[in-house]
Amino acid sequence: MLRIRLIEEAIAERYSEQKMRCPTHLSIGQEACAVGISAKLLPKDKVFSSHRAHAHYLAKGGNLNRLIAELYGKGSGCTGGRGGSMHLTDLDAGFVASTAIVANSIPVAAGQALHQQLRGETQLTVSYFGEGATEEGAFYETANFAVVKQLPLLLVCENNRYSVYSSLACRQPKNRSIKALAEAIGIYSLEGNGNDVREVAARASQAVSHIRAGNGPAFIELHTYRHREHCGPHFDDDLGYRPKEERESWFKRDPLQTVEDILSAIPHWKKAKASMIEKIEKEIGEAFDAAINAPFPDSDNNEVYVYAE
Ligand SMILES: Cc1ncc(C[n+]2csc(CCOP(=O)(O)OP(=O)(O)O)c2C)c(N)n1
Ligand SMILES: [Mg+2]
Repeated sequence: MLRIRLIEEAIAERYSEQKMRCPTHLSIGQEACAVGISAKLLPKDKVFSSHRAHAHYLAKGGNLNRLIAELYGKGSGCTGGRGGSMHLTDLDAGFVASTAIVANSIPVAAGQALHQQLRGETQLTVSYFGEGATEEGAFYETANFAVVKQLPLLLVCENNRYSVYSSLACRQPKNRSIKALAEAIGIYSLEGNGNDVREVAARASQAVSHIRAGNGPAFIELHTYRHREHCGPHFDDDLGYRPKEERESWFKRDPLQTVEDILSAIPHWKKAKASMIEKIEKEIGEAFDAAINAPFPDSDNNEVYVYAE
């Protein structure tokens, strides 16, 4: 979580240099979701994500150099520099795709799970999305199809309460439970505190055991909160769309702080943390240098990576 946080803070810091020319949605504040879920996945498991994908990619074992190069549009990026932040793909990491259209990678993930099932393979597929995606037809159709076909599919909804500037209160009926909604479709459904990595890992463990035992799909709703603006590196709390008390109460429950409160009791914790930060910052500096110095993709093969063969 610390590594993901530092990487995204570095992206935020350098974004205004205008060399990363893709819209960028940061997961700062939501790291425990990606890390807790990934802790229960195997390298062969497949992952799909949405516009807010960096944490999912890194937690699945994605390559930092290839991520940063992708943000800079360079040929050494994980999508060959053609995709940018919202279109990551890296089959070496089992990270199949992320896409910018809300909910549209959910049915594609079900297709991947169906493929695994038809081939008798044992891995599972994860689809991460925000709670806004549960307002799209694609979510319901996929959930229904996945139950009927008993697909090895894990649907992970990161409920950060907002879709851009719109709160849940103006988008969904009061007191609706998204977990209960998924349950009503017939999916084995769980929910938990998405800011507590131990709780996320515990829910992930239940869901993954259910799927691996051949019992069909699972759904997890994780309650969490983004720290920065919807898209971009800044804080936008001056706009006033998120109540101050709400913000403060979630910021107090920062997922990194929650873990640090426990870890700080361990002898030499401070020293261990400082050495982790030093190591991570070195790695980040090298990734940025490599990305900045890498060539742009060769314009002679623009269509490569764009259309499937
Ligand atoms: C089908 C579609 N509608 C609208 C948009 C514009 N849009 C991009 S991200 C976003 C918010 C999605 O909210 P949520 O799914 O909760 O994810 P979060 O940004 O909170 O992580 C919207 C409306 C889009 N990309 N696709
Ligand atoms: Mg949201």
